[in-house]
Amino acid sequence: MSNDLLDLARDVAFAAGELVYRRRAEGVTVADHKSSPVDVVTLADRESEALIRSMLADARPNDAFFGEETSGEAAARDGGTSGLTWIVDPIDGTVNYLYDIPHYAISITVVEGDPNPFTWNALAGCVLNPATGEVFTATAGEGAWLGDTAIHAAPSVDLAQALVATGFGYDAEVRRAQGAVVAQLLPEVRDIRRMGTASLDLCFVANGRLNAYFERGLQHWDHAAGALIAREAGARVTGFDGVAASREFTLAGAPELAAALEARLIDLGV
Ligand code: LIP
Repeated sequence: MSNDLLDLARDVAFAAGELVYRRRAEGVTVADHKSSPVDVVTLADRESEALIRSMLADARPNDAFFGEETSGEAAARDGGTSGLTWIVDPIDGTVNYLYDIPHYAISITVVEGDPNPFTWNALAGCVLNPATGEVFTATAGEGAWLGDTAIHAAPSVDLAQALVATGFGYDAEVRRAQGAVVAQLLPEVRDIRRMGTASLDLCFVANGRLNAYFERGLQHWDHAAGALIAREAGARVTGFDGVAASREFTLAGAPELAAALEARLIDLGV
């Protein structure tokens, strides 16, 4: 069943990706602001989620839907009777998308259970960058892929040799604290990357373009698919003390490096 679910996720992601990419070429404007003046949503975000939700409902009407732009709607969250929930970010990396930086993604995951990373069982995930055409996929227990090529996380390296990605929240005071942690970590690692799209950051750990990634404050839809892909590629994906990756903390990397990075980040007050 997971392969059928993945095929559906991939087909829907490509349909949404075509729409999003076309809207980008036509010109993108801010439709609204959310948690702060710099936390924006575009009309394309809303159009993409509406298309994804419609296609999934047509194909699997008894599944629940939990998307970034409609997660507050009880009907979307509770509408399922199948036991499966689709966790969707219609455009991850919205600020990159708004600025026409070609590093944003459609992220679609299907889980057994409710939209709770501490209890769900991720079955299949797809992360598509519409600007590059790169599509990362995984099904539980069957590995991770970039297109038709199996992918694997990089072997562990010492912290000082690690290329580490992170991200920041939209609240100014949260960003101040997050910046202070990065300022202390920067001299201790190979380098830091802040690319603005959590789902792709996790996929880049999955195929070795990054040694590790960490971030606090991610929404379910930001990490759900990328976490499955990174885990299926052999990376350790975790929250603090081995709990599931979540809004509290998400970290991914080869097991030994992940443990060393988590310990250092805790020392630094992440
Ligand atoms: C983004 C994440 C990114 C984070 C940004 C933002 P969005 O998601 O993918 O990792 O650092 O602050 O949360 O808001 O573009 O869907």
